[in-house]
Amino acid sequence: MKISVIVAYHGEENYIRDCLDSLKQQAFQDFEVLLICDGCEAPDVSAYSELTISLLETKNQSGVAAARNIGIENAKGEYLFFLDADDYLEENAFAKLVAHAENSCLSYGEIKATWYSRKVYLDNGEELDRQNGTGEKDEFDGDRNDPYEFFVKRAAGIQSITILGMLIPTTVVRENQIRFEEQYKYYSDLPFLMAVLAKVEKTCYEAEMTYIKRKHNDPINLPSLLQAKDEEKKIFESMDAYVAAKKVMEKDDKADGTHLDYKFVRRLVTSFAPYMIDAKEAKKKEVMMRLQEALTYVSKDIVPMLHHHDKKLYFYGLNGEVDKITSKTKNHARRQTLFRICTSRAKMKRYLYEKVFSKMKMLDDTVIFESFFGKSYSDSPKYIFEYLNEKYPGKYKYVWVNAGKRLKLPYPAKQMTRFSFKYFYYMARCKYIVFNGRQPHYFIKRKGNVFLETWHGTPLKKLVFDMDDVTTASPLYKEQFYIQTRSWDYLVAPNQFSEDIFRHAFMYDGGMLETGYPRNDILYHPDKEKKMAEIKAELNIPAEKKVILYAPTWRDDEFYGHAQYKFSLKMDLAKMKEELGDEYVVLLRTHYFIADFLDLSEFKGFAYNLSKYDDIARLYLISDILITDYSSVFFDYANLRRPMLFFTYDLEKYRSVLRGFYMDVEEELPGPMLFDTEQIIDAVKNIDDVQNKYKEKYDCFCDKYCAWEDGHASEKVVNAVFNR
Ligand code: C2G
Repeated sequence: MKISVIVAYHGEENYIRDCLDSLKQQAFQDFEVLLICDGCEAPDVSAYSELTISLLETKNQSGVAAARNIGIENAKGEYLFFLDADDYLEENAFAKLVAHAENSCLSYGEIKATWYSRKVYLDNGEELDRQNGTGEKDEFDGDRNDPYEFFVKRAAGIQSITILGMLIPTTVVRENQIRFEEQYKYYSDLPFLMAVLAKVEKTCYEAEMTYIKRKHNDPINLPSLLQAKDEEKKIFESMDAYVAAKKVMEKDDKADGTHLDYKFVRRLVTSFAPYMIDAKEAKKKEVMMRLQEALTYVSKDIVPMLHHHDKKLYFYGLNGEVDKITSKTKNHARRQTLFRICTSRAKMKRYLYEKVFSKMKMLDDTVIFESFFGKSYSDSPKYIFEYLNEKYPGKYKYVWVNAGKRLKLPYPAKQMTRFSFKYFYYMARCKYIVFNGRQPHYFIKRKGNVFLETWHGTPLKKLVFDMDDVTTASPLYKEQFYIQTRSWDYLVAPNQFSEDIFRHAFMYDGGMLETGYPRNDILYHPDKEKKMAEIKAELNIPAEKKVILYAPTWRDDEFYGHAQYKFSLKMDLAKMKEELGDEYVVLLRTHYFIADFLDLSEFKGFAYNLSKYDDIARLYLISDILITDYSSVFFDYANLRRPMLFFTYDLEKYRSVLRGFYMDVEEELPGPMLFDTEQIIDAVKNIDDVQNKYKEKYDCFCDKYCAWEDGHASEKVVNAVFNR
């Protein structure tokens, strides 16, 4: 047996399949897998019968160090390879490493970090990481063939020094009785690696081997070890691990300790010193004592490499001057804050928001509204605003957030641009907040604030905590979302289906308003016909023409930058015009994230681009047919009981790679899924047949998704929130 793959398993159910799949697909197959369960149920490995897997276990949750030691004791391979249960390997990883392995040679390769699962990563994960700015910034220009440079200097900090991704000769570990220190929870790799490096005769770097380290995108439910909030233990352990590693290195002539020393002093600056500022006296003393001892292992040779501030802290630490460490750290932080707010307007605004505006008296009669990040006067905030004005004239003052362009409002209100000084001022002072999206993650919920979150659609595509991979947005999405939803007092649910999903997808346990959507009140307006004629006239749409509204959603993987998505029209408008132009006009309405504005001038009189029109509900009202894809628009449009077609040309990619759906679309959609322009034209020409065919499904659909809508949602929401 060539390799023993040691996998410590701590219940990473969501990840282990990727890990084992990547082993199953190794080009080099002469290995065994030792899967050591650490105080958890063993995973089901029945799908991996071609792998030699030994399931072992630690004595009740002894930790990763103990689990790996059990692996070492039981290994039959000539080489040990440590693989984490949440990570995976590229297909040729073992083949590449084995090619270098000779007796007593340690071979190692690249470690790349990603936010994505194996499938997404192999498809286009590197590209996604690059586009999202979440990929590794490999600024390391050191010598990869020097293991101390590669493993230590290259690591982001001492916490990132790892024994993953290398073939270690088993004899080196066994003969020298090298084991992981089981008292360590977080830092056992460091002394182990140094002990191994001290004993191996040769090391060899292989550029084409890649170990893929999966970053956890859900630190709320699935924190990785290093994400665990356990600062005190991490501090003491890192000092002990550093000292243990240095003791080993002192006996090894070829060991180069300078990189580790440098990292340790950085750790003092970034972690030990800030911790000591707020620590209790006794704890502070204890940290100081241990630190002072640890710092005696730091070579004086690195002093010239240190920045001025770091150097000072290092000497204070050596002398045990704890008060000097804390006061210097505080002053340094103050100076940095001052520098930040003087050199960045954004930071200055945030500082004022947190330290000044949020301390001012709350404006108890003022409501701040935001719809689609200020891009439009629309959606449920619009209808709540109008209801409040009609029903309670003069009772409240209003503020609307815009995206740089003034909104046309039918009642008086102050307006300000999102993220302007004024925006922060009113965000801090208004008592009532009515948003249909998320507020900034650093929003401060004040005592007395009432936060009404209307959200913006029944979920078809998976949301937040129900998504495995977050292929869009910030990798901190789940964590930030969790923080944001903690501030919400009320969340509007359009139907029971959404309510249930919001609870788990948002991990939301606050107030829920089972009212239906205020934005859909207009669809039940008693004077619908009159309103329709008005809107058609406003948009210069000939009264006699029937209207097709095409309102697709956005695609997570097609973007220019943050909230700037691409859209290309897959519908052949020339053909549509030729076949349907006598009877119909087409309104194109792209999603508010779409940055491309399509030029439809050659289809004048037939196709209208209404992507910038404020309120899509008014477009629903004048449309005879809706065409959409995976957008939540169809749940709202269904209130009109008019025919719907689904132009799902990229169904498989959308469903299996980008999002995943909450419903069985083949079963439940109240209209046909169409894949090209011919099918659309055919369906439009036979729209009565389509309607008859889907009547039953449509009725079921409305029972499930539209049952709470009756045209009075604004009233119900206002009664619950403002008339408490
Ligand atoms: N919308 C629009 N025009 C479109 C698409 C959407 O005006 N072409 C508006 C609709 O009000 C829709 C809302 O934006 O209900 C949300 O759009 P979705 O396409 O469903 O996508 P998303 O913004 O990702 O929201 O729970 C719902 C989800 O969060 C989806």
